[in-house]
Amino acid sequence: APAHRRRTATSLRMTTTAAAAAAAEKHQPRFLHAVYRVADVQRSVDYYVRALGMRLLRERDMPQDRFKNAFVGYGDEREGYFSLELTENYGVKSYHLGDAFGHFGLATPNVHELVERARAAGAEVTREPGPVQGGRTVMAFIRDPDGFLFEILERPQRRARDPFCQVMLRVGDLQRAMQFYERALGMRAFRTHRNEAHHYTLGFVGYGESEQDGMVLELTENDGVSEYDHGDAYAQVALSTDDVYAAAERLRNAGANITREPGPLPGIGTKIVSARDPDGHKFVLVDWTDFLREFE
Ligand code: GSH
Repeated sequence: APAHRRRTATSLRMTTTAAAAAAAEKHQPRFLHAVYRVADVQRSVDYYVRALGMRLLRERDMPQDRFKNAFVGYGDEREGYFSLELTENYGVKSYHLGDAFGHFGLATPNVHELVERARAAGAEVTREPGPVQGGRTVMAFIRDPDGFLFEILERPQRRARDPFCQVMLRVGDLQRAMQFYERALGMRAFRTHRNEAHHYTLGFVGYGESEQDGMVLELTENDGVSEYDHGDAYAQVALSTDDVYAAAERLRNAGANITREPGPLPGIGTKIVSARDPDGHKFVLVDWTDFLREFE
């Protein structure tokens, strides 16, 4: 969108202290939370607290709408910590996971330690700690009670405070996906990584200055696979924006499929816009000021 490009061009030219201060005040888009459905919110919260050391951040029960929600994570969402929004629909005992969503990545200085703690709390370790196939990073996989995977990654030098470091999504065409996240959602492409022996390529996109600064999307392209099954368990990632209307314009210009026009949600008034990427992964952009108001 032209308005956005003007802002970018201006910020690149800023040199004075005042301008720098103004730029620092400007809203920085960030990853807010991932939304998915689980059979039993209480069971999931207990698991994430005991096995993965998360905290219960907030919860609500909406009996009229027959669902309940809980948010878990490692710190205050208003201070930039990522969270998981778990949804339990009354009476729905299981969901279909599909394979379009991959996993959540958690960074830790010591994978063995975290995995042993999780195991002691009853976690299912589906891949024991050790170097990733074809690489050196020590990693492991843990599966939660609904089948969602958490990749535990050894990152001793990581700068960010939040252990949450990745949401992995599989895509049919990595280049198309990375361009989409840059153009439609203003992310930065950090790097790609080809694993020839295992026939896949990864691409990392996000909002910080570098991948070390916070959450990224890890986009995985498997050779010869152009489509994935989205299932009905994983729903979306929520991102913040300072203007849902400008964001919608930009999404539209980048060819996104807008699934909900920008505007306030009935009842709570929070302005959002939602869209799907070229692979069908859903995103919702949430007005940052409205989001903060939900905590009052
Ligand atoms: N075919 C894999 C998929 O779609 O999940 C490609 C992605 C992949 O293999 N990622 C690495 C992995 O899961 C982590 S970057 N490795 C498993 C292991 O090392 O055991």
